[in-house]
Amino acid sequence: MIRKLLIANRGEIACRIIKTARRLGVATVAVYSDADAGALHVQLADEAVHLGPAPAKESYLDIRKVIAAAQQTGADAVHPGYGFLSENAEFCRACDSAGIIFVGPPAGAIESMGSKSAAKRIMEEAGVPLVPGYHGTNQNADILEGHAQRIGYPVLLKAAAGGGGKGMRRVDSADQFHSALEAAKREAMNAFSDDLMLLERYVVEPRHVEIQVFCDKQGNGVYLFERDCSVQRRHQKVVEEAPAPGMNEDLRARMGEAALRAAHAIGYVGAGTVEFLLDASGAFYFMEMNTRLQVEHPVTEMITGQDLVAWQLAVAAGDPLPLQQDDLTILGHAFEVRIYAEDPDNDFLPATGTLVRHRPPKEGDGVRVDTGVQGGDEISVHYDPMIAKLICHGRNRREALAKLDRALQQYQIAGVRHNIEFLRRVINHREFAGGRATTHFIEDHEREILQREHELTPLKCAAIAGYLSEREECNLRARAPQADPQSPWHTGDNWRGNLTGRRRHSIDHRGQHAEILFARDGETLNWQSRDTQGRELSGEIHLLRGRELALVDGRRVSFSSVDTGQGGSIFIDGTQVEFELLPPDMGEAGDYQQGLEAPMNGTIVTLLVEAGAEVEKDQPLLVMEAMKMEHTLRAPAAGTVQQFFCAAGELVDGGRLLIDFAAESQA
Ligand code: MV4
Repeated sequence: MIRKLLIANRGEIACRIIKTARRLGVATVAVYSDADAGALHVQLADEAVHLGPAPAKESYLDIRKVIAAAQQTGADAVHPGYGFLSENAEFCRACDSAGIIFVGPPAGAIESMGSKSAAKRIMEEAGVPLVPGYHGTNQNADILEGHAQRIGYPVLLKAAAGGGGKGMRRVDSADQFHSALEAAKREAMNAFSDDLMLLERYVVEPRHVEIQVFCDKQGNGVYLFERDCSVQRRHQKVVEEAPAPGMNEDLRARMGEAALRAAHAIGYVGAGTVEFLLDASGAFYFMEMNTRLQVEHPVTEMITGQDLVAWQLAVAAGDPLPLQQDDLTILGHAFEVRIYAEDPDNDFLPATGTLVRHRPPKEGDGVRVDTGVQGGDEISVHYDPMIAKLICHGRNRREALAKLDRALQQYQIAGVRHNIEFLRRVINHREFAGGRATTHFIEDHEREILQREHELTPLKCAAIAGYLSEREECNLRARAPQADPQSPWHTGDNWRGNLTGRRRHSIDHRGQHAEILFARDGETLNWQSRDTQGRELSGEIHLLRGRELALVDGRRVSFSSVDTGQGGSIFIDGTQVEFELLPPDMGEAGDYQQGLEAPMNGTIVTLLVEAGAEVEKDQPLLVMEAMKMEHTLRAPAAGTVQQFFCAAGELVDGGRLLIDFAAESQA
């Protein structure tokens, strides 16, 4: 029995492990860096030990410091999570030497899987299917080409020391072989200082299907079925699901048994994952084995009803596996998506900054959110920018997918760029929805999935107008207490001063500049703008106070907003609208109404023309006085003065629109 567990990790996986430990009555110790002093995993744990500065090398990756933290707190076991020290054999041995249980496999099993070519030899001997190929040490170019000929083109050159797709090259015919070999060797030498190459038949359009295995110290093993992780972007998993679409009982049993042979061949103990390539004919080939709990383990938990961390703790304590193979069944279907702070419009550059809002959908009824961050947290450059994993379970694939889409729609993140819209386009793509996605899916459909549809739609304009109006009102109310008690702000009635007047704002929405005009009519806001083609847009929005609802042109939609500093982020009807406020004169050149708002707080001196007057470009229209200077507003173009929104003698706020002007071309 483990009484106190130190979690040598951070973020969502640290939080997820703490939750199970707590449920099992195991005390928890968190470790943290300078950057994580206020992090959720530190708040959730019973105790916490500071490791060092933010860089992982000086904190989460410092074996000596982590062991010292365990000794100092009397922890009898360490869970490494994933990443960091989870597949570090030296750390595993350091735990053993200190008499601390390492929640994971023996060091020897970690080492067996360290080298690709060594791992393949072990698997070959254990009868685990490998892609036909050559894993030998003779690297003579002509010998290798002879092997390529025997294997049959297309072939794949892989760096033995590689991983994550680095040092890989597809070769389609013999005449390309020598130049491809040289290039791959050069790349491998640069990346790994080792240019030993493996040669494999190229598996066309494979799926990435991995088997979850579990072994105890008594020598028993079970498989907890498969996960399909085919949807990847540059070797980063994007969506995972269980079971795999198109899987059948026979293939599942053969893959499960092959995975167990792989685990037993290296004396495996604990949770492990055996990755396979699965081709369209149902043939499967060993790729590699991960000797840790994986990021995507929750989909397996959802379909089996098991808590894999609880299993890990049991096995680490020396208990036999909680269940035998025949006790395990698959219930329904589950998906996981990884929600990242990154910018899909800018080559998925990791995003940093303050997570102004983090509001995940409600958990329960098959919706699970694993996260390690809270609103107000900083997403820093020091660690993986994953914000959360969203996992959805349904009775079947279609139901699970529908729940996932709905949950993504409800997810609210503001302050940092994120990939939620990208994920929605992935999961709603017909190929993915139909269960046909292979490892080429994102590459093949990049144009559709990366479409940057940031057009300023009427819904978005309504949202921005609603937000700006609401914010102005809040500001006015907040200012009221400091004001003169005789002030109209204190009357408590519905008088809202300038809000009854027209307002005009210049905004930036994803690089597009636009003008948004609005006026309040009772509780309804009428707004006007233009789309990028110059077409006039207009509509109305009515915010239902106190509740997160709005009426947009009479339609009830969800509404919620957050101030992001330079602008706002609005969640309306499942769409996020981000915008920044621009200084009043930064609207698109040629925008109508430009220059017709009060340049500052002041008094209207005179109106120089009648409403309805046709005027020349630059003709003076109105004089106002501010800071003892007179300012003349002139016609921006030839056109018609439709209306004045002010009168002589009136006090006006800067930014307020004073004249409704129609340029000739628009009149
Ligand atoms: C392959 C392959 C096709 N044929 N091997 C990529 C990373 C490395 N771990 C294995 N990878 C592949 N090996 C043969 N013989 C295609 C891939 C591959 C891939 C595999 C799994 C998930 C995503 C992938 C994306 C591109 C290529």
